[in-house]
Amino acid sequence: MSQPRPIGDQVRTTCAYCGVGCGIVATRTGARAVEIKGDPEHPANRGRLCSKGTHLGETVGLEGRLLHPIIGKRRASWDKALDLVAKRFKQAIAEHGPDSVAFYVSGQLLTEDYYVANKLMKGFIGSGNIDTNSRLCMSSAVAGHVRAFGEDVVPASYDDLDAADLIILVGSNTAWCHPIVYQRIRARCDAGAKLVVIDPRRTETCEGADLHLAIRPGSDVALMNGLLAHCREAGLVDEAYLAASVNVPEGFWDGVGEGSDLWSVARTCEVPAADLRRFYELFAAHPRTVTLFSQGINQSIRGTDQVNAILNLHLATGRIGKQGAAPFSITGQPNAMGGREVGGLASSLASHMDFAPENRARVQRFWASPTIAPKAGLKAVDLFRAMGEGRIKALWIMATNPAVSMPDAGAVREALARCPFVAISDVIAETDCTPFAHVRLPATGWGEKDGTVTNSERLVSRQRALFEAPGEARPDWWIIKEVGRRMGWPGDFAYARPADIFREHARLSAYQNDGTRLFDLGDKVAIGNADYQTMPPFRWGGDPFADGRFPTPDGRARLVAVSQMPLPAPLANWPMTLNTGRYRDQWHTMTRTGLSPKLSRHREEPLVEVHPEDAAAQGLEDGGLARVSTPQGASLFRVQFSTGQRRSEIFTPIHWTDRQSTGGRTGLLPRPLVDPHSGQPGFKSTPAKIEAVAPAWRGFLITTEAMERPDCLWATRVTVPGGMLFELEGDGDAQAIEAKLPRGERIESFDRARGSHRVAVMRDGRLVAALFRTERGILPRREWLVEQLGQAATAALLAGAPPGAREDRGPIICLCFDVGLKTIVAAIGSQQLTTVEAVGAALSAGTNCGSCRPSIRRILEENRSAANG
Ligand SMILES: Nc1nc2c(c(=O)[nH]1)N[C@H]1C(S)=C(S)[C@@H](COP(=O)(O)OP(=O)(O)OC[C@H]3O[C@@H](n4cnc5c(=O)[nH]c(N)nc54)[C@H](O)[C@@H]3O)O[C@H]1N2
Ligand SMILES: Nc1nc2c(c(=O)[nH]1)N[C@H]1C(S)=C(S)[C@@H](COP(=O)(O)OP(=O)(O)OC[C@H]3O[C@@H](n4cnc5c(=O)[nH]c(N)nc54)[C@H](O)[C@@H]3O)O[C@H]1N2
Ligand code: SF4
Ligand SMILES: [Mo]
Repeated sequence: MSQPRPIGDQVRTTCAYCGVGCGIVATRTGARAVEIKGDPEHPANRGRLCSKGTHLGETVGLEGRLLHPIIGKRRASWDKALDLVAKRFKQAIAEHGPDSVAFYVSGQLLTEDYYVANKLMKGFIGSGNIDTNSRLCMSSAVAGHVRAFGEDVVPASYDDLDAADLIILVGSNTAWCHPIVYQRIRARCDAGAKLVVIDPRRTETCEGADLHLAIRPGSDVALMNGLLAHCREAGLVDEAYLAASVNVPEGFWDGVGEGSDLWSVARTCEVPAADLRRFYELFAAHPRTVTLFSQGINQSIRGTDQVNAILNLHLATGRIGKQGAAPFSITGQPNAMGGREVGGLASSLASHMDFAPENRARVQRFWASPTIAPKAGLKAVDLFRAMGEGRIKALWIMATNPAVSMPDAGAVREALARCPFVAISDVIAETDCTPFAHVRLPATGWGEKDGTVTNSERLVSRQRALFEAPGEARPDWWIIKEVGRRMGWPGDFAYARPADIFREHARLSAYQNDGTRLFDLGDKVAIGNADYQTMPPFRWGGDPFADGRFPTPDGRARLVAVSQMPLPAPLANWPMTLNTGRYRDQWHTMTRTGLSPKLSRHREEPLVEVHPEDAAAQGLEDGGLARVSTPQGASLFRVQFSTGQRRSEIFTPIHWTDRQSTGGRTGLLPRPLVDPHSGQPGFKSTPAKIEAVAPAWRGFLITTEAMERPDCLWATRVTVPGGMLFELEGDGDAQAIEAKLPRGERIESFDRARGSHRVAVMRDGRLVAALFRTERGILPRREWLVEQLGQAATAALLAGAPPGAREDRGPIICLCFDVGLKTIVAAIGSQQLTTVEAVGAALSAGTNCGSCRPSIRRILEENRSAANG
């Protein structure tokens, strides 16, 4: 199993988070402590890390970990827990057939884990019902690739970015979600390449771009078809390439031409015609184009068509299979790609093979399995719907949190409650899924597990263990194979180590392949255990399509006719459109990034971003609370005015859960509507409304001790150095909250005129907790009070920061050097700073991981316009 390293040893591994797949050199410095550095030799990042990677060390503690199996609410042995999972799955299969059971897995499993899960479900249980959270993430890109290329192959690598003259980012907040790729893009732009961003919001990714098209959401096909029609008129279509390598369906060009004149496109996309023309000109002038896309394209009920609109453009202009020219679907999770390789989606069988009879026979032969899934299984949204209808009798969730991340998460919770048996493998003890679990299985997490991941550019890298598995935690592959053995197939699940699985996976990829599938790890089938341990990163597929050949039966790619769907008019009761997405320093449901005090500082609460004019019309206050409702559900958010929002569109983050807050529950809001080809939900566009909420009092609570989230209208938990901070708002009194404060000597102060009440709890003269509330007054600075936690303190502390205490630096912009907004603004003014580099030279801000450089660029921009206007 995993090989923990002695203290002081350096281990090369990969980051736990996004699909950029950065290499890390980790040095173990203690029992659960590690020093993190970027790996200068790793091709994905060449030594750089973003804020999340840099602060991985803050998330490796054992706080909140699930450390032993649990049946119901009681600790159980591994034997009992595994036997129970095997028994309940066998029972359901015996009584209701193989399609009555399902696995719901994740792009955060390692390839080896994923392979074993897929083999167990499709080859031995005999159902296609294994789907993954990648359904919510990448499945439109997968479906688009298969339609155009015949196989799910991403025809790009990061090196293409270094060679491109034009980089187009469509529906991608790269600066926040793929920061190291973004830094590479910026470096290329500094060398003269042009950058175009296509996103309804003005995100930090747009700072310094040559052009930002704030298109109407869902109008991407009109835009891409418009550009393609323009290319045809301007003679930019590569007829020779089409003749040699691409099938063009009859009537294709007529479809593209329809409604594609400049004015019509500008009207549909709601962008100025002059900007559109500029986009066309940039495209015409720069053949070496990389179009990078992610969730703004994929997470739509027309996601697959949107993907194909982009692929059409690249195929028709021959901008593919050449250095610096490619469509580039960038992946989200660290191993989204590995999951696609093993066939972890319900819609594929295994190893880039679908359910065609010859593939089923081939895979069954390879596995020597008693059965093989006859057809594709239920895709995530259909799976949970079937569960709600009572058709799924046993479910196993691994490394994902569907009670938060599925659309219409309220209905998903009801479905989970209805499922007769739910097993969950997770690293964390309490997630929003926990209440539905009959069995909980403790998995090893990042830094404890060993195996491989594949990043966005088909680069396979090793994740390596640093620490011994804590408590009784076990690797996911081990847990799955133990269940497989107990279900009656001991010889087929006899793996002793990840390398055994990797070799089998490589063999299947090469099995009777004969060049029909580009995914082929044939040269790894005989890798020894020691070589697997030291295996350097490698890319499969080489430079795909460089020879103009595609993995289709006739060797040719296909243009796919796609047309813009009619865009719905706003509904009377739901006049707003809700868009959802990510924050720079949080990862999904915050089970890990939420542990880091530094990462918590970028955004401490879940905000709803609203255009100021919409806000005025709705009576919203900047910094106040608002309820966002959709037909599916409602949740509270803190209002932030933002001119980067288009009118009638609002944006909320996906990260906050019941564990962290009473509000910010974005998952409750989206519709469970999906793309017809991929089954991917349209998370980015939900009819909604927003209304102001005005609680009677505001306050906050700091504590050194673990505490349940206080029960009031608004309570958000933030990890701070030495403890927790809760931001609070409520109606009525706060007696219930006060009653739950840690025990100790209490000192209190009242100010009846302002309706303020302050309580500090001391033990042995040291501050262990404090609660500050007010109806009409102001609240003191959190930062100084947080610094007093655990320190010797007196009643004077109830007054807040004393004069002479460190000045208020404002929200922290640079996490690495702890530089706040106010400090940066002051330095810009007093030292006449005009560039990101100058701010770096003056304050160090932005000179380490670089994740805050887009923020600094924006601050410079705002202060420049403030100075001028
Ligand atoms: N910090 C951080 N990084 C992450 C993650 C994280 O949780 N936190 N998660 C990772 C994962 S799994 C994923 S999938 C990626 C996601 O990475 P991204 O796709 O970059 O992130 P999102 O914020 O989901 O959405 C991207 C943008 O799509 C825009 N958009 C919405 N509707 C439309 C539209 O109709 N057309 C166009 N063109 N754009 C639109 C949104 O306004 C948003 O800015 O990030 C990965 N990286
Ligand atoms: N509204 C809206 N919803 C969305 C999105 C959106 O943009 N808008 N984006 C969607 C996308 S793209 C994605 S990828 C999903 C992500 O959503 P989820 O997959 O639900 O989010 P995570 O928080 O990453 O869940 C991972 C879980 O696995 C656990 N875990 C971590 N490491 C391991 C491990 O090694 N083994 C095991 N067994 N468990 C582990 C973590 O503790 C956590 O509970 O959200 C989707 N939902
Ligand atoms: S860009 Fe950041 S989060 Fe993504 S892999 Fe690299 S260091 Fe990790
Ligand atoms: Mo994702």
